[in-house]
Amino acid sequence: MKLALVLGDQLSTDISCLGELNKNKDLVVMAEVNDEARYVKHHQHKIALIFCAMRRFANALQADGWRVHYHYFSADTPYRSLLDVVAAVAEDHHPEELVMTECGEYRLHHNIVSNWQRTLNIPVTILSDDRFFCSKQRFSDWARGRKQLRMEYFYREMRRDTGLLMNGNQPAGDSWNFDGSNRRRYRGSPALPELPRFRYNADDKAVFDLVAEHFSDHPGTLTKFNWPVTRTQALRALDDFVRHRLPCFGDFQDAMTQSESFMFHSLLSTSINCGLLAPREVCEAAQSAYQDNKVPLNAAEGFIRQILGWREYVRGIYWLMMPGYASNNGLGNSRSLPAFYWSGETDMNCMREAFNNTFEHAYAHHIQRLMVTGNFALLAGVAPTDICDWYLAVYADAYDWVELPNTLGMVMHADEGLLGSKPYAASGNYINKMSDYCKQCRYSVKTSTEQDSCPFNSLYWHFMSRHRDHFDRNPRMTMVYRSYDKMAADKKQALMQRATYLLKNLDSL
Ligand code: FAD
Ligand code: DLZ
Ligand code: SF4
Repeated sequence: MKLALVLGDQLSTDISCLGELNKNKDLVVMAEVNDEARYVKHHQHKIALIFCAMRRFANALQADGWRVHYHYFSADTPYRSLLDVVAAVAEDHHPEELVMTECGEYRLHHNIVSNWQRTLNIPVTILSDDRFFCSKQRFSDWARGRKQLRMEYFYREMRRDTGLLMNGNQPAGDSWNFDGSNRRRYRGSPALPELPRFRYNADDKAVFDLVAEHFSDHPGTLTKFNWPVTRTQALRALDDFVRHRLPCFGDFQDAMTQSESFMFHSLLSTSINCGLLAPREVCEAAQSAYQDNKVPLNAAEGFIRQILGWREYVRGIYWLMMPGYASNNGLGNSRSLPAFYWSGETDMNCMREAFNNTFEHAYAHHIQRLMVTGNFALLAGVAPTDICDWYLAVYADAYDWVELPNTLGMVMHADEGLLGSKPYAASGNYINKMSDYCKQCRYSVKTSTEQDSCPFNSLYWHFMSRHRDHFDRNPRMTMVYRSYDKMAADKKQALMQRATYLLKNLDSL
């Protein structure tokens, strides 16, 4: 007989390892274990989501006739790791082979490849994860010999490969990208749709109790937990998004509004990342809505690009560059993460709004992650490992393979520009343009050097000035340095003074 280990982010009935098993005689193993639940201080929502979804998935497999060995979380069990559980099951059942689908995270992948076969004393077969559009091999073939690995060109290849939004060889609407129309500020209209609410059963509630009891020292609480934990719920979330929010997704993709956590975003990353939804079916749903004239092309294209483009691209970069990628620190940053990233307590209204979302919902939309909390960490020169650990901990959709390139590469520019040709650094002006946050902030976005000036403003120029050697020859930064050079000397001095003061007193902002 064979064993298959199905991980907490592999909850798809068509996952490749199940295809190698015979339902009637082989055994599926699933395990809730300390090592996975504690290798970083995951937000309580993430642990609850994964454990509920794992239990529901195991039940569904059993109802479909599979034999499943399910290891429930226990604080005092000697089985602390996935290997501990698999070894105990192997001792009882004497399987001839362990079959797995490749892991998402390098950490676990490396552990399996280097230890498991020897410890278990049976062959361990690792199959590729064909839920992704682009295999690791396909990505490294694309990357080979290229001077620059730009997402936009990768995305075009993916469009051609999949035929998504293509008319023959040409992109629908004769353009690959409609981002030009996707930068509208939101002024309260159209109204933001209500999100679907999910119902939880007694098994889920047992998980909520378990999380409250054993993970109370992890970020967040479960008060507002509302994530899909079954495939049926995830399909409902997809349908609801396509009907009610996708039509406006493009227009308001970058917009932020006071007290609104979700805007027109999909909230589908948690379901896609743990396997309840396949990226392909999500993209196809958006394409069908466009073909049926229910959503405009800028919305369908903008949304599909996030999944077919960015999601596949960051995974490709991760596996191409790991393990070295994680220790990159191209800008030489070493500052500790300010305490307010964990407490949420700051007078900067934009940051407080992002933290409220983060701690209440284990969610923040992309622009909050990139241009608010990310941008601040970049301007303040936070050590990449500190900020990466934070993003990995606080979001329900966080997995190293997707979080790391987004944080270390896209936000922190710590990979020497591999992911982005210029840093996403911005002053308060950008946040003011895309949101109504500044109106309700104790700081003034209009000034830079006063005591109550928006911290982003002087920190932006300090960042540009201290990294001038790094960016001076970058043609995309010429305008920035031209503006800096045109400033009067006393203005520059005041900016640097204010920024130096802020950097010394970050925790009091
Ligand atoms: P939508 O805005 O509705 O987008 C649709 C889908 O596109 C998402 O569900 C997601 O699957 C995909 N997507 C969008 N942007 C990206 C991106 N940059 N990279 C990969 N996929 C993308 N996403 C994660 O899934 N896990 C993470 O750990 C994660 N960490 C991030 C850290 C930082 C610093 C930044 C800037 C971004 C991070 N992202 C991460 C990407 C993105 O912010 C989230 O995917 C998105 O906010 C999830 O919300 P949503 O489902 O409503 O997305
Ligand atoms: C995120 C997570 C958590 C919190 N717990 C478990 C677990 O107990 N058992 C498990 O199989 N998977 C869990 N996961 C998801 C894993 O961390 C994920 O499968 C690995 O990081 C590999 O991508
Ligand atoms: Fe954020 Fe500055 Fe605007 Fe305040 S003034 S909300 S700190 S950008």
